[in-house]
Amino acid sequence: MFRKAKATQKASIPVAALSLVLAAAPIGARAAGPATIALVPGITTDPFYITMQRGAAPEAKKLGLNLIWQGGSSWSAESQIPVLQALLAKHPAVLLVVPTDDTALINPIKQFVDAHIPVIAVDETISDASLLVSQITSNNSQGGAAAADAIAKFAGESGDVAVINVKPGIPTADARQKGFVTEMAKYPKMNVVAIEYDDDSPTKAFTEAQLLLLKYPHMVGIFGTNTFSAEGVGRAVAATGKKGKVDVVGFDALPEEVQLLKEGVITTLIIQRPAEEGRLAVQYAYDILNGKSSAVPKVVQLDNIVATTATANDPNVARYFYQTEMLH
Ligand code: T6T
Repeated sequence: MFRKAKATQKASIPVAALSLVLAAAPIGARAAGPATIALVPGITTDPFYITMQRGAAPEAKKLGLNLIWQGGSSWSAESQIPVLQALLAKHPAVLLVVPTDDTALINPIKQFVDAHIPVIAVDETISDASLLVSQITSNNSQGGAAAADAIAKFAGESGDVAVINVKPGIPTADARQKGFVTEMAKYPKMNVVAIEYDDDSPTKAFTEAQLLLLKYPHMVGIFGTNTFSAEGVGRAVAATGKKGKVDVVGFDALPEEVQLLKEGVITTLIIQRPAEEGRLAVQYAYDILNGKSSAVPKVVQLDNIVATTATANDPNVARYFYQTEMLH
């Protein structure tokens, strides 16, 4: 497991920006001093969010903002909502949040909006986007389609395929699954024979993939829709001796996924840019605090990076692999 940590960046703020911050501050909302913003990830131990923090922290320091990084210890509304409630009492100037449930997090986020604290959603979102100044994520649907095309190419556009996803109702992973299934329909000799869910557990993904490989002898590829799904699928294909016979395509770039990619078990990774998502979120928070909310895009979808076994050692690709240590 990755260690949980809380990072608060201390930095002076230029007087001009300070006056702008104070001018932008709602009445009675905040004492003078460097503005403090909060970034709440989906879970603190996931390298995707640790890499997001590695993009956010330097940007906050550069812009003279204090950054609080706090999150739940599991991917759930039950774990995340108490963190948000404790943060609300600290009245951050802006909230940057990865909502772990697109419905349950509406009211907790609305409490920040009602307290005149602007909210930016990162990675995930909520079903009431009117509460959000901005939504920053990846092009998840396009990434799912790219995964389908990669498996179709591997398999000569023929055979059975499956998806191992996290759990229904996660907007990012659902969009990847939908993009995959929609693209796969373009290949008449390929069949999506199963969609399973692993609750974000590589061990459960491993077991499910093993069962699929036994049940479907004509299986030619499995898509893992996020870090731990792809890791579990890759380990199952390797353990059953199916490397090179059954393709594995995954989202993200955990160290474990990258190792499987270099070994050729995973042939393609659809890599997101969490560091850029974190950097952009901090930049937009700064813009909001300086009266430039109109310059902040309502929706940002970043393109994905596609890595293959052949390009896994290219520095221009490796720079996007996820990290496991936060910046302080
Ligand atoms: O794939 C990412 C993220 O985009 C998704 O919302 C949840 O899972 C990850 O954090 C990877 O574990």
